Amino acid sequence: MAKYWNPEAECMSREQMHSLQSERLCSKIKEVYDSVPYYREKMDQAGVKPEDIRSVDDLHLLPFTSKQDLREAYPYGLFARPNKDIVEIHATSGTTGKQIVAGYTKNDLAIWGEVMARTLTAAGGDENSVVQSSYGYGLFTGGLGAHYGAQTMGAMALPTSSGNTERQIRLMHDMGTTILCCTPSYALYIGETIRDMGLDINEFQLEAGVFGAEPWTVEMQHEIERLLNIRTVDVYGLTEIIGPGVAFSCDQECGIHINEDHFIPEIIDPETGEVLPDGTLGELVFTCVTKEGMPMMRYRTRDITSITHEACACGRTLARMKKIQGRSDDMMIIRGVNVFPSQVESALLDITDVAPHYMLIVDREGTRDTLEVQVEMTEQFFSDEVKQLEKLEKEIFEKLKSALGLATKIKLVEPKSISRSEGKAVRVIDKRKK
Ligand code: DLL
Repeated sequence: MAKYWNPEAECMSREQMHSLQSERLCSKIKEVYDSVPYYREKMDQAGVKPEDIRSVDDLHLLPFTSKQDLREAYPYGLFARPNKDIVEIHATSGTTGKQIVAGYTKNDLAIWGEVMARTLTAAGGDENSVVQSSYGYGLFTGGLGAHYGAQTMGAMALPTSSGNTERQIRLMHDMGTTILCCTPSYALYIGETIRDMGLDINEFQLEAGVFGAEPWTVEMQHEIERLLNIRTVDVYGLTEIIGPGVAFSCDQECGIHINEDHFIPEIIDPETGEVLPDGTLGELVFTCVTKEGMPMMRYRTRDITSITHEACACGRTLARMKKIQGRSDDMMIIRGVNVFPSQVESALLDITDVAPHYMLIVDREGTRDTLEVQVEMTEQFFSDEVKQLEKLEKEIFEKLKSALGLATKIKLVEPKSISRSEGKAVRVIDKRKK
């Protein structure tokens, strides 16, 4: 079993990476300036010419691209290749406003397969693996991303897509799935359903999980590892950049390696746009230097994290980012206090008698914002003993108060009463936005 899929790319020296990125960046910027009028106009407005970009150190001179740009240029305005070269389209779910679409050339699909093969190899995969892709197939990038990675690695792809959980589990058992790919919340649901079906996880061949597409805390990661008796890799990505495989975690649990020979990361101050130094929390920005179909220039992801360029004990030299704390749009402001759902999740999972299922309800009483935290009790704890329930409620209240600096309303709910997710979980209902 190989430790790396592509040791040359994953373990090169920082100097080599700098010159590779610089070379790729300079030629990509020239190419998009010539082929994408939208970018040319933006660069002209900012007073930057392709010749001004002489190395990756000049990246900050380029203008940002945002979701809004993608919406304005919908559907083909940011494509850098004619439609005859585009072989596949993906799109975001587009719950608000226009969808965001991304186009891939044949070579882009090869890059995607490559970065996902790196991810699956980090999970312990090889050509003997059976990779079950339980992310949704279709316009969403999850299903096909894991699929292409498995096939690039030479493994067997099992394209179950999401949903029909009991059938998934039977196939997982009968086909001898070794790596499961899905959202962390679906992994939790699958684990719970295995238990409910009276099956023993140790009778499965499952060794690892490649989970992502939504924020999940370290505490949740450990919970899922225990439940399914596997090791897990956190896979990060977004449709605009390529889908899953932009970054992946290793066995050192010390961050998520960015495939920066393809996607150059920066962290910026979301208010001022200023580039922030390593270790500082801010908004993640990516520039694609190898993509052909829709190479994004300084794309603002809205995801909040920090990065480091220090080498990792796993041997990879690829820059690492911390687990995503959340999207800037997910941040709730409650009575002036900034709260990310991930802060609630890590506090809750530290408490023994609650299950890893919760829902946050934000509302307003008069002029006062309220945050209700609904949390499921474990089956073992579930009892009508009022005294015990009150004690648990108080414990959660205190824990959250110290984690968030905010008094919340705790509502303990019965096991299985919070709806389960087969894709990206919805954990916040903000009634103020009605
Ligand atoms: O969620 C791509 C993907 C599929 C990633 C499968 C991993 C696995 P979008 O639907 O465009 O693409 O959503 C992208 O999801 O900006 C983050 O806010 C969030 N996200 C993705 N991966 C992670 C992760 C796919 N590992 C948005 N941790 C991103 C936290 C994640 N958030």
